[in-house]
Amino acid sequence: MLAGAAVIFGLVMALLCVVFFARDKVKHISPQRWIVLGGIVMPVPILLALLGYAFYQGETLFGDRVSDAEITVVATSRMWTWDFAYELDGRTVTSRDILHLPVGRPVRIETTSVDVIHSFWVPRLGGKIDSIPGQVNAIVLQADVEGTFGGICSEYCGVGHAGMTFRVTTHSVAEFENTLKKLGP
Ligand SMILES: [Cu+2]
Repeated sequence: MLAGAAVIFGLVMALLCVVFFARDKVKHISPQRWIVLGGIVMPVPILLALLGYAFYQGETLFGDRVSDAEITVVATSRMWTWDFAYELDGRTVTSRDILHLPVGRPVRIETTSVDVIHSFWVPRLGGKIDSIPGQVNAIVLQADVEGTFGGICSEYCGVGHAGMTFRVTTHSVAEFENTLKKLGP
């Protein structure tokens, strides 16, 4: 977006310079021509290219397009908590309102809901994904540093919505496995 805006800005400044310093050369161009060429022909291809790129980027955020996530966490929403389920040596362990993630590994979050529509969102790690009853939606997140990140439901779901937050704690890969071992079913 910044690069596209910079290109348009550069072109506009170049035209401005032409008008200021080489006025005689562009005197014969009619105002209508300026509007059509400068206002439509020049920016439209750049805006279309940016639009296409934005669609492409948006699609790659979603789980089905990302195949290299080895770890899957199932995030189940209900009024007004989040349950996270992990596979560990063939059994399932869970944590409530705390999502544990390993650092530096893409993790596929598959989310579904048991009551109404909620939305899973960790603003510092990625986009929102709706959590819908009877449906599984996926998003791939990757944390690059150890720490704690805030997560929140971003779809209004009732009186407890504002408090429907969760915490993401990221661990080194070894520490992540140790943490899962301490969790119960
Ligand atoms: Cu909500």
